[in-house]
Amino acid sequence: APTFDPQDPFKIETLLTEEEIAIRDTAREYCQEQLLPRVLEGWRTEEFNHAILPEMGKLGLLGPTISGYGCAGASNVAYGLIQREIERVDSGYRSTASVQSSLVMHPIHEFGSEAQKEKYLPRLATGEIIGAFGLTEPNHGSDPAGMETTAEETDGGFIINGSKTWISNAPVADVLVIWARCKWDNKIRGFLLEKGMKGLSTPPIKNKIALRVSLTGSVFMDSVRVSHDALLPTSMGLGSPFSCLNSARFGISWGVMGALEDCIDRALAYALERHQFKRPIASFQLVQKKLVDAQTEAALGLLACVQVGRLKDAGALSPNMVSMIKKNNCGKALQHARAVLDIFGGNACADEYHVGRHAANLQITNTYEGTNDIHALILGRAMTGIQAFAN
Ligand code: TGC
Ligand code: FAD
Repeated sequence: APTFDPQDPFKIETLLTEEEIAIRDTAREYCQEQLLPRVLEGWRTEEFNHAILPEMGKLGLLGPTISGYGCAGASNVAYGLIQREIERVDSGYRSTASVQSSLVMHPIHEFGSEAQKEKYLPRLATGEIIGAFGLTEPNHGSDPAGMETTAEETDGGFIINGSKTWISNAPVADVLVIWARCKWDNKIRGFLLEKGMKGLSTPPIKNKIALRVSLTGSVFMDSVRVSHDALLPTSMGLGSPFSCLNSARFGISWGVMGALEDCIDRALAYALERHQFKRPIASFQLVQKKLVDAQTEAALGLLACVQVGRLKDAGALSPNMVSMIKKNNCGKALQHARAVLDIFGGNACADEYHVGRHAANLQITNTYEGTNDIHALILGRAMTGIQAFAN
């Protein structure tokens, strides 16, 4: 008789290639054996662990969809599977890795010169250097079109002025992809800034209540002078940073399903173990419903990710598809992580049970890369033909 595995109810495993399964298994083994034992210390101390990106690089987990430059040339589904395994441990580790892959390696690969690609991609792939992506500004988050950071042409290059905030990896970044409005034609383009440049500072934002294992910072640029070869030559207009977001949002859609799956696995194990009223709490209907609702959303969300990944691999992706899975999966992961957190009773308060940490992280995954509501408006525009962002 056909089997039913509640952890993979729709047999997603059968939709994956042998190579994708092998990459997933490599990522899972690394994350469970190497990342999980370090996560509580990282969370408690808020200290960035410099060993982790090089470890991921060694396993080919950074920039895996790029062909050449030391990268694996794997499918987008494989990329998604990696993000799911990393975020099964913690969204912050996934943030560090997905900024490196989707928001730094992708734009250099897509909009960079051959010299830029050769200079940065191999070392970003090994994790020898760290990247950051600066789009958000203190006065422009959901609305990056209003950005105030400027680039002006000068003898031998450009001068960049402005500030960015809430930038993942910024305090430790060796290279920063900075989006700026070019004064000569009012168009937005990307620039590669390097650590140590005069006028550039990247102080950390401390005491976060989520994503504590990843570093976040501000970026201040006070007349930073860069040469002409700092410009990403084929970047042009807001579509360029948005194309990076398509890739990162796709990965986040998979990642949050990994976090939710971890919440479910832990809640199920706890519910079977913990007794009240002389019965395991897993025997109570209200507890079962929470587990089933969460597992159903994880299964549906992952199935959608596989299909969107296949379309992305086939070159048939619309960004609206990514908005739909980003919105839905982040929202559902947050909602159901919070629901299964109830199962832990007072122990929900203890970080050793891990689920409270996931729930805190998921509040932010539901916010960055376009808030849940902004993705609703992107999809509302696709459905009605009317944009509702602004008058
Ligand atoms: P709009 O008029 O819609 O578009 C401007 C130009 O961009 C093109 N475009 C896209 N191109 C590729 N992919 C997409 N997804 C695109 N969306 C739009 C569009 O065709 C147009 O091109 P052109 O040639 O006609 O000029 O622009 P808008 O200003 O009205 O956009 C509105 C809105 C709300 C959709 C957009 O601003 C938006 O998405 N806001 C959210 C901002 C956001 O997501 N920020 C993320 C910052 S990075 C981050 O959070 C990293 S966290 C990472 C981690 O730690 O994991
Ligand atoms: P706002 O845009 O001020 O939004 C506030 C509220 O208003 C939200 O609920 C929003 O949905 C709502 N709202 C806004 N406009 C509308 C509208 N038209 N209609 C209805 N509701 C609306 N950015 C980067 O560039 N690079 C990074 O690496 C990066 N990493 C991050 C890491 C962390 C830990 C965090 C917290 C953020 C990070 N961000 C990064 C920034 C992130 O992308 C922004 O926080 C996000 O885009 C939202 O912008 P905002 O915070 O300015 O909120």
